Amino acid sequence: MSDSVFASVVQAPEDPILGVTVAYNKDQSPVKLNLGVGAYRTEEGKPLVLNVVRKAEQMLVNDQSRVKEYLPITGLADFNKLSAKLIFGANSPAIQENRVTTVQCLSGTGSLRVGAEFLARHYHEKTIYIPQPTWGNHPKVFTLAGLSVKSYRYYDPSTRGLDFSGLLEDLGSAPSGAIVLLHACAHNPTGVDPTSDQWEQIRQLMRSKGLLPFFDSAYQGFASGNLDADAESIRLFVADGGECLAAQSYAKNMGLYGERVGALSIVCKTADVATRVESQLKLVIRPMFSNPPIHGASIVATILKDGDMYTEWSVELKAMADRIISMRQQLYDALCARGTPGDWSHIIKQIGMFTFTGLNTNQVAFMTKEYHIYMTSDGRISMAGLSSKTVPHLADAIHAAVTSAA
Ligand code: KET
Repeated sequence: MSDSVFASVVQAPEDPILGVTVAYNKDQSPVKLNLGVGAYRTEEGKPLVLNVVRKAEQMLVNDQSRVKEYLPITGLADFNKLSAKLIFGANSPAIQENRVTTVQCLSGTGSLRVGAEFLARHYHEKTIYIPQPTWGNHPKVFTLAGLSVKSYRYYDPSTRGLDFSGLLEDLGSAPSGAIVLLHACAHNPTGVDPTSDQWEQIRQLMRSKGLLPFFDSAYQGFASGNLDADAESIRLFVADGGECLAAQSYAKNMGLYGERVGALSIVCKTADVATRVESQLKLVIRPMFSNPPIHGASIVATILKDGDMYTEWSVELKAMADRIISMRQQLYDALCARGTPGDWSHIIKQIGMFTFTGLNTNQVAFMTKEYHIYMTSDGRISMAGLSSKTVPHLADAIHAAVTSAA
């Protein structure tokens, strides 16, 4: 047999986030714990399908008039309208003035990619500034879409808070027109968000320099437990009449991870521009995946258009957010009780699904080897993967890592 034509293909490393689950799955230990990927687990450590999602799915299954035809290139029209309303607000003037185009995409990642490819083709400035640090997939998505990626200062490890002056300085010296990626809320991985005042200053600076905001909203409702409050940053930018992009994901807030449901919205200055922008988005989508899947978007549309189901969703979402907040408190208390050296108050201060612990790569490796705890090597832990039962194990591991593996 002759050699494979692919014989020279080298083994690629696992993904820094999803690869953590691969390693976790191989571990035989009964105490193993996966705090890698940002996926919600119940107190029993099980994945959660929201009741309201089950209900919507049942309704869809029972509806014999439903068919499996292709959706339009831009996706389910109802889903797009309702998604725009969810992120920009029910009374958004931009929506009323038809200045927003929304297209259904493959969850948050696909929405970012479509938005970035549109910008690479049609926007004059090809540089996108991403926060340092940011979600590990951002630079790859934007580079492959044809943008050039630079970073702006965001997080200060010494204060475990926002490097606000560094952020303003870096955005202030960005070339006019540059694209800026902003996490709408619950910044991943740091859990550090600007305050309302700081958002307003960021807005003023960006508008004065003509920087184009591209919001990544993967955690709406997960930061505060309130869907409207978590969209405030975006709404601030839309309220000034300026333009922006927003990528929305329903993976976390509706627990639809594997359904791959999301939307890209582009807010334009006029309805006429929005129509032309949409026509070009179709040219990006058609050769990429032709048109998006119907099931997940139908679930979302069913829930968003029914007042009772919407309320039920927001209650279930709040319960998830609250459980994460209580995990923060429990982990913090457990470390205090053990007298673990260091200030751990950032665990209760940080926002959203993750705690950016400050543990280094060696300490993380130690915790995985000795305690079978899996997390990303940057020291990020998914609080949503923790339960009252597993907090002591994690606290023991952190304590041991800090006192012996430094
Ligand atoms: N943006 C951010 C900031 C983000 O954290 C994720 C997912 C996404 C977009 C994309 O999610 P999607 O499933 O495409 O809607 N983050 C988690 C999962 C992952 O890495 O894919 C995570 O950071 O664990």
